[in-house]
Amino acid sequence: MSAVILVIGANGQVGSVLTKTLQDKYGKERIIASDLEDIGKFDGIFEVIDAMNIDRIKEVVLQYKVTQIYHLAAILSANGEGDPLRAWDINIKTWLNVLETSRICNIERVFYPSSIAVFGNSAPRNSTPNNAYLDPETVYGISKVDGENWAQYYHIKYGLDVRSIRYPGVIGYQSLPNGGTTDYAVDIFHKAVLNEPFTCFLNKETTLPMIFIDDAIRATIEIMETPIENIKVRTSYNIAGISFSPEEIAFEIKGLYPDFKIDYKPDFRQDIADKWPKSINDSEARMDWDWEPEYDLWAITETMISKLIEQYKMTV
Ligand code: AKB
Repeated sequence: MSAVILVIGANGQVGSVLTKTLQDKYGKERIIASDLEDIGKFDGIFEVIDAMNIDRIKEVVLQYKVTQIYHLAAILSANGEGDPLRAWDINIKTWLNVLETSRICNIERVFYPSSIAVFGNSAPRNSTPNNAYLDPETVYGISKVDGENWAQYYHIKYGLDVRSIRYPGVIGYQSLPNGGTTDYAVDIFHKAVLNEPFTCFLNKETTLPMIFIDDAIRATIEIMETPIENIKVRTSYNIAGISFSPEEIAFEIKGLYPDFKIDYKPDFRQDIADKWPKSINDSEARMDWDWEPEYDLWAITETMISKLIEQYKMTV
């Protein structure tokens, strides 16, 4: 039987590109995009779902005979610190609602997005291994550790096939991220293309793990398509793209925009970034499901700039 896929959080940075990719791959009639409101992003099926409401998730699952769920809704690291209890409530309750719905409705496969934010001071900063000690200091990071463990719990206790990856900062041109610590690496390209100066909220040598959107989406679909016996990690898999600092990305941009100006005004997000890995060891993902990134920093820079030029031309 062909999959019928529900994407929760389809309006977001990853959700929107994932939904369109799944539509192209499986056909529009098999993909149900959902979010808190319909902002007209998709040509295809859209259902308004507040994932805090388990009855609404179940209703949509039963209506469309959904077989797979991708749960992308979450409050990210920087925004989470503004109202930690609300972030906790949303990140955990929506995930438990998805897990419970999946258990009750016999969903075949579920995707959970974790993050490099699960790591804290006790993990090695360089080439951070999959099984490093997890002591995150943001509420987002704590909720992701918790979410990973709930994923594993549902797998062990109920046999639910939950699969998860730890996203680095995702860089894409299609939509803006919202409230993350790695968001500067998207904003910087918009400023460059608009010929505007950029003030970075991290200091110039803050190296963080990042990944291009095409690699992130490919990883997401690849892990979901891997034969079940190959999935050995039931918490979450590290995946690496490319690591760089604001200074390094600015250098690449200046290759195309020699007059590009950047200055640095670190704010509270610097403290968050300082506790995160600089680079990720993704050998488990490479071994178990042949993960391999394609985009290096130069390929990301060239693609971001050419796509944004196209987009801004279209809207001017
Ligand atoms: C964030 O910065 O909060 C996210 C993430 C790394 O999960 N982009």
